[in-house]
Amino acid sequence: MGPGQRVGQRHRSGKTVSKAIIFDVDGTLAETEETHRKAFNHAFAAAGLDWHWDQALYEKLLATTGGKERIRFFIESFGGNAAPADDLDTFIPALHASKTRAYTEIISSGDIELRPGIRELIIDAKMHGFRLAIATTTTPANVDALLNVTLGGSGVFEVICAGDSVPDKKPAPDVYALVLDRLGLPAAACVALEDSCNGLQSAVAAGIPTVVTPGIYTAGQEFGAAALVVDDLAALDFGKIYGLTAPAGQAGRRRSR
Ligand code: XBP
Ligand code: MG
Repeated sequence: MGPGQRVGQRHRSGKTVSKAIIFDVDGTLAETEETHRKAFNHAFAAAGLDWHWDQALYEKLLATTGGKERIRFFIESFGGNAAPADDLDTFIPALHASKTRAYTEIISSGDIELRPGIRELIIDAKMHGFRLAIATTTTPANVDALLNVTLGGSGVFEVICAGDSVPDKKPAPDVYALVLDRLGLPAAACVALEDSCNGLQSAVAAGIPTVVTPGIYTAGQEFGAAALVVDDLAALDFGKIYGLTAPAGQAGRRRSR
């Protein structure tokens, strides 16, 4: 079976061929980290904190995935003074919730575009019968806001796993493993799309061949484990993505749902 044929057809092995593309969100679907940075700074100002994350600092802080985890990392490693050391478990989620409100407000204003080639890939993939899913660290409300303004909603994605849906965030494989479970697919029948080293490690640790499109904050990172590294998806022929999935009948056993 090749790119010319639709997935979902019955293979001569008798098995229905099912394949999927699993999308990361921040830096992959769209260049959103600058908006996240602005939203963090907005929340700090609203809380009366004299913290400010400029681009250079934010690039360092992005080594920690998850906004709550990133605030805690900042407090512990960069001397986030004024944080109530004895009450961080309340302080951080409240500050992060304020950040999420600021982020969804900015994104919902519509001043964001999908990265080049993303929309075309979604159309191509659906045309070839691929199933689509999302594996992201960001908060579910952020995913909804982005998909609403860029794709008119989340309808094209069969499975969306985000934020605290798993205890261990990227680079741990958990969120990708959860998506595979929800799809009921083996890793070899899927391709992941990522922008960062943490994301790449997470997808590869889950056994998924991964295409990396480095973003404005991740261009210099290590992508040696990637199946493909491309500037953006606009130049990537769908056949290349198709070719990364295991041939029909060889993807191995489905994961039990
Ligand atoms: C990237 C992240 C997220 C965002 C901030 O997510 O690490 O934490 O930077 O979002 P992705 P939250 O896996 O999509 O690349 O503040 O909601 O965590
Ligand atoms: Mg990302």
